[in-house]
Amino acid sequence: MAFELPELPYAYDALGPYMSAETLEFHHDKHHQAYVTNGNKLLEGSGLEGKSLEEIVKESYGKNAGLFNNAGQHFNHIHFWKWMKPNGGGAIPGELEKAIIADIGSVAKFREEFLAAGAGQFGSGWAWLTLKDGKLSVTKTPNGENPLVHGGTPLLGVDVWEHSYYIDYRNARPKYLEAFFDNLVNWDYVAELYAKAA
Ligand code: MN3
Repeated sequence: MAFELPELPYAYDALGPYMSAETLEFHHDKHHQAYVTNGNKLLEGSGLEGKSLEEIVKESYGKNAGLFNNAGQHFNHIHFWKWMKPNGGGAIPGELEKAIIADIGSVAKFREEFLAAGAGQFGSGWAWLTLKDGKLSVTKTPNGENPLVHGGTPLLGVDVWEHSYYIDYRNARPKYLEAFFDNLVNWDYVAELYAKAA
């Protein structure tokens, strides 16, 4: 199964002023495209052709670094585009909100932990809301890694590679994280993933 670049689920200028068209043009058309192109080259002859993307991510982890980095980032970005929407943020759907309160303490504490994980990830990587063994938690991973390779299910992830925010926020990663959480997150999609995984 060859990797394919999905179209953005909204217009390039739809996430302004929180994420600009210029950021999305570079991030989607150049960075994500490069993971797809390089991933397809590295998939050839890897023995993992014909597997699903999730299987490729899990099975290449720790064994085929080049393929893993590109397949992991392909997986992460497919979801990242869907984890955002115009006029996002706001209230978290009921069942998911209940689970966040039960497992993390409160929505405010979840927000605080999520922003801290994103700001505290040294260098490139991701911060996550992860479901593992029936419990929600906030985690972070370096580079293209994600919760799949640690036995969890990623329900929400934010890209903290500089290419995700430098055009709009320069070095102010915490401001980008606040804008992401408060104004961009598509909670309906997060709730959909939670309902599937829980
Ligand atoms: Mn990225």
